[in-house]
Amino acid sequence: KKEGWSWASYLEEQKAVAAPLNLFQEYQAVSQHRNGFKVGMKLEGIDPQHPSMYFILTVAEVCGYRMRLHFDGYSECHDFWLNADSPNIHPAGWAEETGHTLQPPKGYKEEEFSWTNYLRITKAQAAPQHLFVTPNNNAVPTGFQVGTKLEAVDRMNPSLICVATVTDVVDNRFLVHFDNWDDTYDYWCDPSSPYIHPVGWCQEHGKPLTPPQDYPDPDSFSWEKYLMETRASAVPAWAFKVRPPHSFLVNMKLEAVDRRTPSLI
Ligand code: MLZ
Repeated sequence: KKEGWSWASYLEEQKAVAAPLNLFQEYQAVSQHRNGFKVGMKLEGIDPQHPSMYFILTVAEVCGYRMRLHFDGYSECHDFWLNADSPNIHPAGWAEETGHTLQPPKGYKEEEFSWTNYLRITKAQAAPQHLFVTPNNNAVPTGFQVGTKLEAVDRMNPSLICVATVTDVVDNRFLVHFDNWDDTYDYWCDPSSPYIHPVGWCQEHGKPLTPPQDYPDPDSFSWEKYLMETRASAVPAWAFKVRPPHSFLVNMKLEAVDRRTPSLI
């Protein structure tokens, strides 16, 4: 008969060993470590489905180093999980300080939202500043300025390299946006990302470049012409931090995990 579940008896029964503590990062091993966020605290953060937008969020659940965040005024079905040290979240007031547009809770007009009033009305606490990771200002990327253009892999359609623009810069990261597409394709990255290349990279490597959506005469896209039309400049090539080259060659065979069926190699 079952005596109640315990790790000790379970490991014995399964003839298994527990993963040793030294394989984990400290924050993974110690529950609650450095996660001072409490249910009900409010903050500002990036919408994972729309990485260009910042919303008012409330901590809905805390589990070890992770937490579930809720969009104020929206359905719970949009809630999402992230780690306490995520760079995607900021303290109340951050958007205003840094000149970012903050989407107010559903039902509020942008101009009628103020944190002071909102915290009073909701009787809630703003998550204190010290709970957020302090960005390393030595790593601020140079060369990736808002409005500059580059070639970037569309991570939802990874066979495509497309015309893209830097549309936001925060701390050591910048936002890659695909020209004339909606922001659901956007992603945040840093200068060493393998998904981004300087203007001219596709041509140099004999790969097709996907022009902006609905670009007239897409087959004759030229960067020179496009940069003139958009009065934009290219991210300078020196700004890209190339990772040490890999030694894979086209047609080499290997074994790989099928990430949609992760039990299969
Ligand atoms: N078949 C897809 C391609 C989208 C490519 C976007 N690249 C930024 C579509 O048309 O939706």
